[in-house]
Amino acid sequence: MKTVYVAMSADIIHQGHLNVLNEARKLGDIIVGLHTDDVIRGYWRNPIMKYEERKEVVSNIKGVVSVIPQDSLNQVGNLRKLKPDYVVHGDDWMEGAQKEFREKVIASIKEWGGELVEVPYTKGVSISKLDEELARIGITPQMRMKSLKELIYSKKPVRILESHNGLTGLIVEKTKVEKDGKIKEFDGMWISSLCDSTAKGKPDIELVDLTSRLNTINDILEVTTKPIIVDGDTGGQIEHFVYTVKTLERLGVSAIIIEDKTGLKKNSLFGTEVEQTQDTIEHFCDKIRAGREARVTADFMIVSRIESLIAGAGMDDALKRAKAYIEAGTDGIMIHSKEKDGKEITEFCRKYNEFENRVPLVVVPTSYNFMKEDELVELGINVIIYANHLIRSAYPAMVNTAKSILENGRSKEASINCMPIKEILTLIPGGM
Ligand code: SPV
Ligand code: MG
Repeated sequence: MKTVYVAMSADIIHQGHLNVLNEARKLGDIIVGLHTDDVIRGYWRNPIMKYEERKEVVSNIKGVVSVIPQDSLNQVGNLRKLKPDYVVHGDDWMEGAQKEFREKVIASIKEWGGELVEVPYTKGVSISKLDEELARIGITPQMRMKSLKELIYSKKPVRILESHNGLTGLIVEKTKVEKDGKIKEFDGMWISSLCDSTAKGKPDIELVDLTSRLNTINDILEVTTKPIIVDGDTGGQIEHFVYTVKTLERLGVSAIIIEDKTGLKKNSLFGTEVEQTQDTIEHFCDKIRAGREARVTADFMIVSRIESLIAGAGMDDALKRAKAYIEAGTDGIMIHSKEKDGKEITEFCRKYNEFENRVPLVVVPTSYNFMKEDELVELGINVIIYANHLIRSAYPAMVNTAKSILENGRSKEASINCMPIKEILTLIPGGM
């Protein structure tokens, strides 16, 4: 019997996979090179089913005699070992990012006279379409909540973008780009106190109360499935914080980040221009402990945000606080900085990485925005939050439109910057 090699991810099996495998079966015994979880994460996102689960499914498809790990998009390593008579693949890899892998396959199988068979792409089915369908069905609060922790412990970086209403939630949920052969998207939403307050025309001083913040969060929960991290400001009084934790956990929020400030909170990006008081280490640790005790499951994360670099208290204080907050049981540390050159963040990360009991590290690179994600990952950073960019880009666009209407006495001139009526009508499905 001849051997046939087929590489696939098979995260959600659809008729496209079966078409390829049916064609492969006609040629001989099928060996499936199943992409490892890391490969799937590398080109897109966390797999829905883990390797062993996918292996179980694929092993039971007619014609498949064995399933082996395919630990790269480049099949050549496995092909050289197996020297199959045939390699079968969908014909959708002739162009685009996968083209180079196709060429490598062709060159390598020549060495032993193997043949590449390409099966016409099955129209109307794609993994990203199925993915959208799954998002449409929705997600339970429990599953959404724990998805952040799973991401943090399996993927770097976890990429989070600010969202302050249902529409911006959808932007974070759905925006995708294809770059260097990978599908890039955001992993979840940040409910920024600054943006939530600004969208309501209010200052970022813990004035927008929990009920109002919960309304925003609920609007986003209703139309999205990705994990949500809530900016909890100072967390308020310990006696209040425990209720906030319980409420957010029950709703399916994945994490709250609280900052070690006390008194009237002002936005950190003011730095020392405004008066801000850091909490004592002891009191803030009590808050962390109370939050941990209040939650029902360890899937809900309580992340501690250190303001020492913002408040001018220095690197040693930041590191001392990180140690103390970890001892108190925090699930993650967020280090904040408003320095543009990124030097103090780099120094903090290097020293933080020497901790033996290090927990996931979160940053908000608003000021040091020249630093690329790869560089931040290199520094050991786990979660990157783009904390305010949707509202900051929307506001000037809206003001320009308002000015244009006033200046021209009509809306014609403004309309080049507006999306067509037809598009806004159909932007949200279900309106017809
Ligand atoms: C927010 O987005 O509200 C934050 C981050 O707390 S920052 O504005 O940088 O302080
Ligand atoms: Mg904030």
